[in-house]
Amino acid sequence: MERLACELHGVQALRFGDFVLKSGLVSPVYVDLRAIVSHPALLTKVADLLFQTAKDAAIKYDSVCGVPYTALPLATIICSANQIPMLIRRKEAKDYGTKRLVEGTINSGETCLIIEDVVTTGSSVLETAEVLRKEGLKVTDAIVLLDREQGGKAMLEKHGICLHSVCTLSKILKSLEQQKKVAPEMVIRVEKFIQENVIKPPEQNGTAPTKHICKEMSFGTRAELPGIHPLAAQLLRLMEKKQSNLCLSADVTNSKELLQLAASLGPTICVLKTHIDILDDFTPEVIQDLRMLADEHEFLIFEDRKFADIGNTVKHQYEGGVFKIASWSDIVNAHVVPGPGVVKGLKEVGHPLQRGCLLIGEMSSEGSLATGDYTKAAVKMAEEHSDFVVGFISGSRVSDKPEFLYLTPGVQLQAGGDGLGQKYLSPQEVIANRGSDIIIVGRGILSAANRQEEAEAYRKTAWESYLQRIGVGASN
Ligand code: 5BU
Repeated sequence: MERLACELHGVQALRFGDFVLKSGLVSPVYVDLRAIVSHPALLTKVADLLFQTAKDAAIKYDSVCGVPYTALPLATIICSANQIPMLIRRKEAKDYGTKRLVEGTINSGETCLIIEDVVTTGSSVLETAEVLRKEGLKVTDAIVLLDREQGGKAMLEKHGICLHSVCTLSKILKSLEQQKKVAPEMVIRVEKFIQENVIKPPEQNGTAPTKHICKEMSFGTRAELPGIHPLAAQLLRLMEKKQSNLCLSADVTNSKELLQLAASLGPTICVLKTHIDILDDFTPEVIQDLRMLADEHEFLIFEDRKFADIGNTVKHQYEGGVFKIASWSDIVNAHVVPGPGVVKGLKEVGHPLQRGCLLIGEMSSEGSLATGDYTKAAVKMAEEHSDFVVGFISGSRVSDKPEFLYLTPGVQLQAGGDGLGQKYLSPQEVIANRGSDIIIVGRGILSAANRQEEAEAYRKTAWESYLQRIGVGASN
């Protein structure tokens, strides 16, 4: 990011001052990426970054089309370097001959990936997409070098196009500020200008909003996101390695059974969730053994303690008492009902130990009050404490931040309930349709005759649902 920002600034593709735009607006920033065509090394680097972004997002496509004109050479380099068929969109139809608007071999029904240099409102990408769609091609994704964050992404999404950006104007700005290439006052001016000039997509009266169609980053890619909590990154990596997004809710009351479960299902799960206070025969040794099994089989331990008191009290509950939860549990969770104090209290204990916390954004039980504004408040609290909060307990993806993890309880292969308020959804519904990351399964596995086989069935279904969500064909 630093190098790219510096090089774009160096070739004057980004300029700061007072510029009168076509619309008459005076903008403190001027982005003109045409300049890069005169710098072959930079041009190639930008093309590589665009291609890599498509690869990371696991997009499937048959051909590439650059939005005229700056993205034409970029598309050419991508197609040439990676042996991908290219299509060229004409700005004007030829007034002789075939009157074609798209040059190249068009195979109706195939998917074409759009490449663009900079997106403001998204109208240029949309224009190109519409031309390609009229030719019978599918357009589902577009890759842009620089998103000015002025509403283009939302507008394109309304039209069924997922916009993936290599970088955003705000990130470039921050980087240039750090490199002392742009004054802090200018950064504030530009940020204000961006915020005040976000173009909202037109309301589509009478039509249902388009379903969120963006395919997503893989767990492995999310693990590498800048600023991700180290524990979230560790979990995402081990999920990818073990091909497991299954958390076992080990709700048993006997220590021996708990340890047997951890030993036999350890290789199949990414997280083992405990309710340590339901053990009839708790001793500190149980925890030592559980920790050893967690390290041996590479799963994290999550004590489902659901802290819900003032900061000072939860601090003691987390650190001390009989269970000394902070000393062994990688993850704990908390209700947000007390306000941010609960997170601050837990953080004082957990942050130095590199532990993580999940906030309860939604619950699986019938009549739960954790909905709507309550859930939104949980998301805000998580964002404000992302150095300790690693994600949510929720029935769906309650925030759009890929840095957070989403864990869902109330999962069984058969839908239904338990007569005491628990409601069950299928792994497929939770992971593929609702965008959660990890299923939490208790009795679905514990009440099976063969727990190992049942756990494997849950792992496989949840993992295949994840692969389906990120657009990769199911494997093993
Ligand atoms: P089950 O046997 O799969 O229904 O167990 C679900 C577990 O998840 C159980 O330990 C609950 O305490 C836990 N849970 C839940 O079911 N629903 C919630 O909203 C939350 C936790 Br938060």
